[in-house]
Amino acid sequence: HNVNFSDWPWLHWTDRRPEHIALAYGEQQFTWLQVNDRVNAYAKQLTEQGVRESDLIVAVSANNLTVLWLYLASLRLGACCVILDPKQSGEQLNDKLETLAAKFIWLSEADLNIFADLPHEGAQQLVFTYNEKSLIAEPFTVIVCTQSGVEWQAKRLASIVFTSGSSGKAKAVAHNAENHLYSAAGLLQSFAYTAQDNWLLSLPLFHVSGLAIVWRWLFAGGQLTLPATSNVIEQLSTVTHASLVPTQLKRYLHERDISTDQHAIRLKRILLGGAVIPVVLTDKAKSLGIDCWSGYGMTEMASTVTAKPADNSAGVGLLLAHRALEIDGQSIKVRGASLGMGYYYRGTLRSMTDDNGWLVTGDLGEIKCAEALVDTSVDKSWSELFILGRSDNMFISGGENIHPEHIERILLSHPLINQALVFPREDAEFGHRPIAVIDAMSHISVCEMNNYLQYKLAKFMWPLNYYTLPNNINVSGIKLNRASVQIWFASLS
Ligand code: 4YB
Repeated sequence: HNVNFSDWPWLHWTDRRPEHIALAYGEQQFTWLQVNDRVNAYAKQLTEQGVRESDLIVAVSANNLTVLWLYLASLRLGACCVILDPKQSGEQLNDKLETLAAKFIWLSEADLNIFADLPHEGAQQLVFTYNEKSLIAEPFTVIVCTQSGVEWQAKRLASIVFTSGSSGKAKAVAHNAENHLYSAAGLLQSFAYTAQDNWLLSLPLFHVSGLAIVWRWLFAGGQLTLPATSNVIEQLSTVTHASLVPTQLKRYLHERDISTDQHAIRLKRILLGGAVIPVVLTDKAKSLGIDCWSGYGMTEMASTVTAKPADNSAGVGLLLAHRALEIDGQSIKVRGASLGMGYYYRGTLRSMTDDNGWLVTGDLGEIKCAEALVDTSVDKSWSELFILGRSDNMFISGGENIHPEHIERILLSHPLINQALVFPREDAEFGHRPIAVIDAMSHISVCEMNNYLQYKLAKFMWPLNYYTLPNNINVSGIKLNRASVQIWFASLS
């Protein structure tokens, strides 16, 4: 299939495979015909509440069925639904509401109380009077939405996603449908996902990694499974596909180790990304028969830019179709058909690129042969991209460059360490020396760690000390927030 849909993707699939299961949520299943039905019904409700073409709707919500309908129904109306993390602080949320200046806001039932008295600049609050259960029993007729729908246009605004950004205010990245479809097309050229497969919505819709799952589903006409409980890990065995950050995979493998019920496991292919991916982790997943892929991407590019089936090299593979990548010094620059429309600010778009159309990612990397790095059991004679780390995380110790991510990768390969962040500490002799903040399953002494690092890391990179990550640290988003942990750490001394 190609990216040139002539109609709404869900209508496209309704025409071709109306009775195929498209969506599953707990016991509920929806065919493409029923998906189309729901989208139209929700669009009608939005219209009744005043939503029009080009309007912006904010939904403060974790993943659930209603927010998915709301997202699709907004598209159907030529409006755009922006999903925001309900776990962020009121201050962070206010910043985002200010950037968006949305006309409508929707709060999921579970989050209503928390944000009931948030100032949202007079945005009108949306409600749904509708009961999913009663709809199930209805005869499935396709409501042709003549008055309230707009025509499918691939270049119309289709999403706004905030990037966490290591410093400063979060930026709102705008994409159109075509950007998302090209992103999906490029990945799915090699990462197989068919109509029989179901992809778990294992990451939040307010992050590009979750949104990308929805667009791959729409692109491929596959099946999407919405987690029915908040325990995503529990449901991984029930689907064929998932996108995971490395810590999720680590938890899943741990739980699968101790689980007695290994029979009905369907999970066959996973896409990893978002942060440093330890090779020991992918090795273990592969040994269980999971086709494990390592990817590298970012919000601006609508997710994955490079990917490969995980192997014994720590690289992130090769460029996917419809993207371009250049390394300038060590600075990684990207562009292509999945690059977003711009940074959104109250109705206007600001360019994300330099004068030549490149997005400067802030990541440092190299393209090199993996051979020299690892054992020779796998013949790897091709070159691939290696991420060294973010340029703004790098520091200098005794004249040597230290990429915290490099140390973190080694720390994460330790069986007892779940999370690790490395920071510079001022040092009279060296300028700076590394310390680590970790989440470990049990206490590990500096001495034990030094033993572990002996043949893995040059001595100047050994952390001087290990601090326990507090569990009340900012948990919003899909990864540990480096800035929040650094602020917490600075407050200690
Ligand atoms: C990395 C990195 C890597 C990103 N090594 N640093 O669909 C997917 O591609 C997907 C699947 C599973 C999990 C996540 C994803 C993503 O989309 C991740 C996209 C993302 O993290 N976007 S972001 O804007 O929040 O952060 C981008 C930054 O994350 C990059 O600029 C890198 O610094 C870092 N990163 N993949 C090391 N494999």
